Amino acid sequence: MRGAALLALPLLLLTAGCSTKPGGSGSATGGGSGAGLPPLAKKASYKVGFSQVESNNPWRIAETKSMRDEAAKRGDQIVVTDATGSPAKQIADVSNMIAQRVDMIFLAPHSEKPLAPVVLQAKRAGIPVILVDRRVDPSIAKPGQDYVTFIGSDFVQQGKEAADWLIKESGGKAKIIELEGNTGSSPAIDRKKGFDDEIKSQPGMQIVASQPADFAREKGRQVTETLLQAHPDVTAVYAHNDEMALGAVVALQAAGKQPGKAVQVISIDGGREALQAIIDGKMNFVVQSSPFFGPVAFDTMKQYANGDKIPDWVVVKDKTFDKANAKAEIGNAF
Ligand code: GYE
Repeated sequence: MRGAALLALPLLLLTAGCSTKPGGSGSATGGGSGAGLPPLAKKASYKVGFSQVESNNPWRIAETKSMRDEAAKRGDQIVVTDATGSPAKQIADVSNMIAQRVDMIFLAPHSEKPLAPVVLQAKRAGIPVILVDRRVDPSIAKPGQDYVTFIGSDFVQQGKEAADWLIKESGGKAKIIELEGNTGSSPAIDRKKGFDDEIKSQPGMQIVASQPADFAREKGRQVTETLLQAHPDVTAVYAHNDEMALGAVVALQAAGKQPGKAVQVISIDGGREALQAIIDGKMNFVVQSSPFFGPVAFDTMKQYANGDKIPDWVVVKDKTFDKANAKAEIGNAF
């Protein structure tokens, strides 16, 4: 092992020297190909931090499990914190990880602006950060410069795919309620943009109301219940995640409307309950957003320690689910 590590050293220096970015910080002690990014030493095992935003739904629980399982598989130690949906707590959680001197911080940021400064704080403390599942504001902190990379889905594309399905299935005629995720979070911003821009091209389709329901099921139910009173003629609900869609299904049923039939229900995530709702005919279409970040997150950390050039965005590819494949796919869902 020791021999292999020594042999790898000249290669590492060579890779760092080849960095396309000026001021590459690769050093004899570890990787780090971006300008001024803190290096990460090559070690047999690491102590990493994973700052989770909340744990109130199956998506978040699957993500945390994926990170823990991967750490265990590799013999790395992982410190997991849960910000319980509070940006202030999440900032404190990351500050604690910095004080503990973890080797690497994996951060799933609540929202784009509030969590950006703590990324800079970690950089100043010499601890590299990888963003998983959500971004921070790029005007405050930049990939390849202030943090290593963002690993996650293309949220604009997810919104666009949801709109394209509805355009096709409704024949270009719909009155839509949109349930938004947490205000200021990158999936809420981008899933709205991707969907709304596509719907704008359709003269027969209108988004009659678009409101935040915080990615949460009960809030999704409440917001839908209220919006249905003002807009009883809706024909579709587009929710930025499964949880809010499942809440909308309950509200639609309570209002005597048939979800999946009279009102088409579309969401993003692809959890077991949403796929079951498709099988049961209560939901129609779901764009996947994978929560299984463990393997790709730890692989990226290893590549970074090796001095490999990491792209600014490690794109997670997603599938779509409808009644044609929900049965076959449900076994793989979280
Ligand atoms: O869709 C949702 C979660 O950030 C991609 O946040 C993630 C989203 C996911 O709470 O269910």
